[in-house]
Amino acid sequence: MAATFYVSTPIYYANSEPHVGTAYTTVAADVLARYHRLLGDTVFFLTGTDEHGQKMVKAAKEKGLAPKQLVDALAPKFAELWAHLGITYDRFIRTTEPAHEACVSAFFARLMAGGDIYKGLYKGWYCVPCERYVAEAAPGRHQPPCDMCNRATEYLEEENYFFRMSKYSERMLAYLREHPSFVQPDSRRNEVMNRVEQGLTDVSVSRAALDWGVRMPGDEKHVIWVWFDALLNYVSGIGYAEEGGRFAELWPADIHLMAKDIVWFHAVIWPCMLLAAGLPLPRQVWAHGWWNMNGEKISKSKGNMIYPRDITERFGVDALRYFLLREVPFGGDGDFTHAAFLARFNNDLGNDLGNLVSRVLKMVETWFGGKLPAPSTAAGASGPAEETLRAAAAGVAAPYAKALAELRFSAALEAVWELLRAANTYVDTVKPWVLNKDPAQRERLGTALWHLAEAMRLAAVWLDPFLPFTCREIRARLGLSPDAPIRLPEDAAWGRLAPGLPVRKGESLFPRVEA
Ligand code: ME8
Repeated sequence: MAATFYVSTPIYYANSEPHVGTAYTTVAADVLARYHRLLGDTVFFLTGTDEHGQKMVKAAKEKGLAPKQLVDALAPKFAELWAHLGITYDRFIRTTEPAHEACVSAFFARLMAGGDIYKGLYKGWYCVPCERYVAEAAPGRHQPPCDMCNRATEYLEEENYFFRMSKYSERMLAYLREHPSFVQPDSRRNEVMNRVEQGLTDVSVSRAALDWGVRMPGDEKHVIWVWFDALLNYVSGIGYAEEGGRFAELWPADIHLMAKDIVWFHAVIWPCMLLAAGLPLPRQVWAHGWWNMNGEKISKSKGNMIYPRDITERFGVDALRYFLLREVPFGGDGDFTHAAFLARFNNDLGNDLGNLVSRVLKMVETWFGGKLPAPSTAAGASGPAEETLRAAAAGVAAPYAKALAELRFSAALEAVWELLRAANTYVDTVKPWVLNKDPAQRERLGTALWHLAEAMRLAAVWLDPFLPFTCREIRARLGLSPDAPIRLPEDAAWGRLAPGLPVRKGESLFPRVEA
């Protein structure tokens, strides 16, 4: 049944260029968005950039720029890369947009009016890279490292405004208990539950010593804490409290995607802010793992970035999209290595998919003049081998849908690969090159090639959310209109490929790369 589907990525800090880590979440969100469009859902996919806070001020200073100049230079880098990677977001939000700032200010005022904001003294440590108060560390101790990222903190002693999050401890805990799928995967849910069971503390939500952010309503000396500001993008981005906004239609969000490092902000602080405002909570917060290099998280602060364009220039966009979602089960960590990438590229994409397409289409091109033959209904033209292939095709739908419902992207791809493997086995079993030598087998040969082409059409339906450029190309080579809208489940039904289509082999989809 058609529904609305609202998916978000984190809004990335606009202090340096996007890398494979940020591309990971964005590609995952894109696959979900594309998949839900195939299902006929009304999809809203939100991404953007987080542009306030001390971290931006610091990065701008280092470059000799004003914070606004820095973010104005970097936000487009994200949008450009997402266009290059085929990311079909519906809205790119920047937290320096006036509409977002107005939303933050109004939301803050609402919590103040509800008695959930009070003035206090913050004495303790602040981690600039994480933009968070390290309240857990005892104040006055000799500079503790951040308990999240392990980097150096700064001592702060200032008058701040606090959000009375402690008030929501019980409700938050009850919510987590009653909604087992609210935080996923379970390992993250357990961590969050354990912490919430110990009770929530109030959180400082303003900074007096900073002037790069949204001014606090009622006390202009303060700017609102950047995380409070950033989290609100999920509602400001759909026009919360705006004339003509889509908030009523789209909220609550279906999935907030992110990596595990920022799950606390999304699974606890954000829900408490929403509880305080009397708004429904998002349906799911899904925290995936980290891409590492030599066991260390890939991050701008470590300077061990891998830039997507360095990969896509050599291997193509779809190869990167595929690798990111195939190599490591979503939720776990993985090491980004050239060897692993090359193996996936040459074996999965090159052999299993690319060669299959080339082989089959070449046979149609050379033996049938590029005109797709019809499957014969004559006795003996279709037998157990065809039945096995058709069964493999019919077997994709259930595991694929279940896997994507659970964000097991790798398992969804594996379900399609079962079909590709079956098609490759089919080629080896029926040996079209042998059939081609015997004129009496012409109908059988035509039947075999039509079966293979139909299996490829189906693979290109299922793979469309993952490999949009390749699937478009496969459709074009099959003589289909590459941009005709696809619908699930209708287009996944066996037998829709019309005989007689003009087929062409084209260039190799994934030409082999040696080391
Ligand atoms: O945290 N592996 O922004 P950010 C996997 N502005 N994912 C990674 C990754 C890696 N090595 N590195 C980055 C912020 N990511 C805040 C968010 S939201 C209201 C505010 C991805 O630029 C992953 O999604 O540090 C992670 O959560 C996000 O980038 C952090 O991006």
